[in-house]
Amino acid sequence: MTDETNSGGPRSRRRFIRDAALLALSSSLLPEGVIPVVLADEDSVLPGKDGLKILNDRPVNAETPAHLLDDRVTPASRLFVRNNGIPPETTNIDAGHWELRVDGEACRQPATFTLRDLQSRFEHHTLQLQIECGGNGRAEFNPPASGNQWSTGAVGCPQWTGIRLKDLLQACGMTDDAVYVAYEGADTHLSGDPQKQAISRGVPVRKALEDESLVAWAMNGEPLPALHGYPLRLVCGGWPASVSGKWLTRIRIRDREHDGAKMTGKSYRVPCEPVAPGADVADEDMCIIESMPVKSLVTWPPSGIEHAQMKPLMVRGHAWAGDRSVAEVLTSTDYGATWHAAELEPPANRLAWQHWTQDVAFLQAGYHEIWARAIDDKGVSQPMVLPGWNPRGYLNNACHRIAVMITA
Ligand SMILES: Nc1nc2c(c(=O)[nH]1)N[C@H]1C(S)=C(S)[C@@H](COP(=O)(O)O)O[C@H]1N2
Ligand SMILES: [Mo]
Repeated sequence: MTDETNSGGPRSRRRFIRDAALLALSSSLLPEGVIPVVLADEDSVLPGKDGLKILNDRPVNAETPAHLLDDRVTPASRLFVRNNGIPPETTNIDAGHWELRVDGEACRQPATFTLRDLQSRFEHHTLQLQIECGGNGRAEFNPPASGNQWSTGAVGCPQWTGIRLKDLLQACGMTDDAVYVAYEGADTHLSGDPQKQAISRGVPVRKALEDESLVAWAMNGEPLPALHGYPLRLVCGGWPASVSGKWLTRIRIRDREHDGAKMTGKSYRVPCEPVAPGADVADEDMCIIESMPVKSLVTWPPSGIEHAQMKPLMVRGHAWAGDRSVAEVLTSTDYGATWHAAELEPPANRLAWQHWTQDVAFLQAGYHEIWARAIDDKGVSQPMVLPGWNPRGYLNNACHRIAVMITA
């Protein structure tokens, strides 16, 4: 660091923090391959979304900076957007007449329901459900993985209202050979080819039949926003959010593993057995991702803030663990040398994220980081650094870290 920086010269505060972070990196305080969080830069934002960072504009993909995920229930303005194709035009539709077809090899009584039918025939349920893109955290992969370079913001936990998928499946009858429940949506493939689908994924019957798997028309008490699947979508919390089909038009009860767009090849799959970074993996050695792994975020304070030496600092965030619950959240202010248990709340319901808080204080002025680490109810912990490299860059559940600049 230069004297100019130390004396608070013309350089911005941000630059100062960045230099301090680089120093930490060069003096090997951080594990190899880990870039100080403060070095990540913010660029453009998406209108109608509160400070989300656009990763791609065709199709639209945008993620939420960690401190904007501080709400207990994620508002529409702060929910990440992940589109694989071109969303349907829904501005002037009559939502009540939106049609959902239920059929497939293992469906006894195929039927078509309007949204109004679904709303009048089945019991309504409201649940807070966490959705996280399978590729959240991809930006850290080395060798890099192609695709949206999500950092930590492709996750959210809004409240959803709809009917249970299982009630709908039972009304249509499932044969004994039902294996998978798949979706189709009204969005179109980027190529414009009407024969091709942007994405059509599914879940095994056991996940589809869980009480929390919903066919939803509302988010946080409002009709679904256009970008999030208006007027109807699936929400299967805890699994890669790619199974939660938007602009839902068809549910197929399949007698085999679904083979729709982005179900096969290397999509949403990881090597069945761990591989060395950069390895070439044959398609037949890739396994479908099911439950997402345990993970947590520090949502307050925002990374890079200044805080006074010795003064208590309230740190908080959320933690989640796919189909499991979170048993413990720990924080570290010394790069993982020591960890301290945070206060952890139970989830609002199964498959909702859990809030945690902790007071920390720093004895020494200068650049510091706060790390958070969650442990699930089976004792499985988040790793501190990128876990198993995989060709498409899924399932990075490494600990989240934020920077704080402590002033004397
Ligand atoms: N029809 C349809 N459903 C979809 C997608 C899509 O592109 N089309 N993207 C999926 C993926 S990959 C993710 S991560 C989530 C994102 O949901 P969100 O945009 O509401 O946050 O929607 C899933 N459902
Ligand atoms: Mo995704």
